[in-house]
Amino acid sequence: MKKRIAILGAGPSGLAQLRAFQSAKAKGEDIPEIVCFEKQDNWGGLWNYTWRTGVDQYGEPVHGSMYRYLWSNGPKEGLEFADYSFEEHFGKQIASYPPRAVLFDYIEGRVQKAGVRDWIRFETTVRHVEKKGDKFHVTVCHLPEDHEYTEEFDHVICATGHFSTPNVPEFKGFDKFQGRILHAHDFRDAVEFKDQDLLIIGTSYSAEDIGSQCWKYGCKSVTVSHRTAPMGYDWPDNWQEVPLLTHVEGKTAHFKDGTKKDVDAIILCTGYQHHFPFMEDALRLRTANRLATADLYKGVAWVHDPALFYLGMQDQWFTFNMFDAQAWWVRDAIMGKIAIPSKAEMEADVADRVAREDAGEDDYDAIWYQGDYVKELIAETDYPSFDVEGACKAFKEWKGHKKAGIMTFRNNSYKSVITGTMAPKHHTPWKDALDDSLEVYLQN
Ligand code: FAD
Ligand code: NA7
Repeated sequence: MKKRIAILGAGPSGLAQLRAFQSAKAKGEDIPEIVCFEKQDNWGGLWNYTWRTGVDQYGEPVHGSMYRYLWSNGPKEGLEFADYSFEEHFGKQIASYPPRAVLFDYIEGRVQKAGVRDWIRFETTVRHVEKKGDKFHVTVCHLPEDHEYTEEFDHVICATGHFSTPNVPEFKGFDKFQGRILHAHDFRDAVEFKDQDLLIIGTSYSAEDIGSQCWKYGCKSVTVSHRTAPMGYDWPDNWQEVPLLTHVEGKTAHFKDGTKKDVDAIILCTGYQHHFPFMEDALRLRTANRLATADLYKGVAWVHDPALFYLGMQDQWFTFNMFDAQAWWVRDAIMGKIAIPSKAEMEADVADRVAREDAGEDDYDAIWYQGDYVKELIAETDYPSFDVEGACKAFKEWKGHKKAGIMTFRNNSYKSVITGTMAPKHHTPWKDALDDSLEVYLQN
């Protein structure tokens, strides 16, 4: 009997896993039976844009957290697939900060070429996973028919993402605020906030990028409230950074330093939760959003039962190429090419990763830490080796470009670490590029 493998989710991580198995099959290896369950009607995960917020047509929580006009927040040279370059996909080198639709096209191109779509059961949500004896019992629901069924698997690979269930704090006076309050997860179109005074809570990627989008599309002002520290970029004149919100009264937001500001809308850019309600208690990952996740040997194997794997659960500097490194490693662990050590050794590995992350002092240490992790994994499989140091250097340059100009950093170009070619300069500065369709972006 062939082993049966369940992959939960067909976002970039789940697709990396499908591609990893397909590449072994293409080399003539005897691979297990693969079934991927995806609750949306298409692949691509967060990159599969939806206008919907709240619940979908079947009453399921909407997965999408991406918005219209989203452009890559880091250079594409940091995430390029080692086995499928941007030049291979687009037939030419393209500029370094592609909009969402362009990256979706790229992600899709690789798996279309691999021919793995038939392995995915779309519109099928995972409802429950439990272990009975040697087998995982996976209960899913085919949403269009509202038909629930259970199948048995030898391994489960959970790739359902962790930037989808919002972390939503409450502040005093929210119940009487005379404007809109939303979480970044439900933000879709910056044009909605044209001519408005906006308050943003949080100081990480969502705060920076949603604020920048709203600025680009004509909001009146942006006030960013921080819990720990301001972002400190050289913001445009109609931006200010203030301490944490204490409460709101009517339309007036009050901050810890005694200052106040009248605002029309409040956007909570307060991050996301790792949320796996379908996992039975003993299998459920509980971790903070960090580089060294809790309870995952090599960042992927569940230390309490290494027949279960989680992909892409780290906070992310590296993304697509890290998911690949993980997927190839997991494939080889399942196919018996990589040995899983004792539980004590796995726990020591986790503790060591946590300690090494904690010893880092700044973002640059964090980038190199995750780069080293990617290198470590790819050294153990046949994933095409690539210049990870070069990708780290691109990230370092990117950070410098952000410091030099937070509204201009996306006008820079970097060199591909896969093909060695330099990206062309984009034809329009980011702040003026209001039409970011694939057709317009590719007019280099
Ligand atoms: P996801 O993309 O979240 O995919 C998970 C998949 O699992 C989805 O298809 C979902 O429908 C499915 N799923 C979930 N629950 C179930 C269930 N119960 N049953 C069946 N299927 C299920 N990364 C970058 O590299 N560059 C960027 O510019 C960038 N921008 C981002 C902007 C935003 C707003 C966010 C939120 C993230 C951004 N990211 C970016 C990071 C992003 O996490 C990764 O690029 C990538 O999408 C992660 O892939 P994933 O497959 O792990 O998770
Ligand atoms: P992040 O990176 O997890 O950041 C969350 C931010 O929210 C961070 O600045 C936190 O402040 C802040 N936060 C969290 N809880 C609170 C409360 N209660 N009060 C005030 N501020 C709070 O999430 P993002 O959405 O920005 O980014 C997620 C991904 O989306 C990222 O990988 C990108 O690729 C896109 P702290 O610094 O902890 O004080």
